[in-house]
Amino acid sequence: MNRIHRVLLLSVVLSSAISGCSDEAKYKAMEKKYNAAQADKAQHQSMSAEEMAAHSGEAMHHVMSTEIAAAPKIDTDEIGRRADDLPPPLNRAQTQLVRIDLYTDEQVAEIMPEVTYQYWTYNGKVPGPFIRARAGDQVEIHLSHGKPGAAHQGHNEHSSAEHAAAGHSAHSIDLHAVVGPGGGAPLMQVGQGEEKSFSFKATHPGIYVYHCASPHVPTHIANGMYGLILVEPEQGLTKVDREFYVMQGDFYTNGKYGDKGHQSFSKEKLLAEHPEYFLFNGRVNSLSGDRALKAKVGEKIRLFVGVGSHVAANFHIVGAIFDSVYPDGAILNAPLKNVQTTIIAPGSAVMIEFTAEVPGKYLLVDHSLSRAIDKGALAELLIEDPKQPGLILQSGH
Ligand SMILES: [Cu+2]
Repeated sequence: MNRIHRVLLLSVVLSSAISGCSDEAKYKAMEKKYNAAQADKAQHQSMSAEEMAAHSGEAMHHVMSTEIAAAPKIDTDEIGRRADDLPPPLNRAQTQLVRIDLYTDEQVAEIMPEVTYQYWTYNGKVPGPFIRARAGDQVEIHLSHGKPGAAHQGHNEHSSAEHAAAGHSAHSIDLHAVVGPGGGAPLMQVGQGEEKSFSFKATHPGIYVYHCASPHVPTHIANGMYGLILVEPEQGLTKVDREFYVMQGDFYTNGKYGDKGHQSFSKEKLLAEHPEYFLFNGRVNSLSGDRALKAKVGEKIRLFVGVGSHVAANFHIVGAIFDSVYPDGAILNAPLKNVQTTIIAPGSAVMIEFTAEVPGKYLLVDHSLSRAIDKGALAELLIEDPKQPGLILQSGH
């Protein structure tokens, strides 16, 4: 066998190991079922009153049941993690053992009003929990497949067969803060009802992405299984007044952006790199209104912004200049100064610092602006003037 043949054989073996052969057939079947339901609905909607009256009871029953099948119940009223949901700075002189408890959970939630989607999550929200450790800490990750205790509380837990049929017979975690094969994922393939753990020493300060790495890996990530882990330097980070946690993710639904009803995942659109939604923290308007990022004039703001899914972000805040940007998660480097827009690669994160100077409402966007205006990548930062508290909130809404 010559070298080219060996490389080809290796890549075939690798790709089938990574993707899992059954995925394609499964998603095709799901897609077919979904499309049939949609066709039935369309036919139903286009019928005249007489046609409907003439339609047999059995056929009508069929239409009704496919409509019900296409609209699963909502598991959670809130899939998006708040931007202020992160642990405070560590301020520790000593290293310690940091235990992190994670569970995986598939949750049907609204991606926008009247549009539902089944997310795959860590701890029930997108993104997963913000993990904070210090250089030299031993970090112990515990991951259980399914919410612990859910079965005992009468929650309708899925069976192993249902998990396998849905394409998530295992979930796992690959942390980019780990130096070692697979970022821990080979040790952490967790089946339904199982819990596994591993530990690593956080040796390299930085802001890193973690994500699920179970077959089909891109699907698990596209459905929401990602988060950030910060490894603070020994001396800690400089003091700021506000810290926020934001992750942009791209989502691939069968219907177009804004199409009402339940939207199933489109693997075809994922492979074509054609997202319908670009979202900050899990859903449209997750970080707007009363969930907006909030600060006061004169306060120093630090943002940790990552990209969990598959498309690089062009992160910008309309009307703000970033005093300091630490690209590519490299928080030990000297920052870039006075930055307008920063590119964040998939599987990477940045740290941004700036001082709030002028009160008002500022929009966080992907500056590939159709993503912001037409596909969801919008969030709000409200800078309040302490001398006129509440003014922004009133004028903004
Ligand atoms: Cu997973």
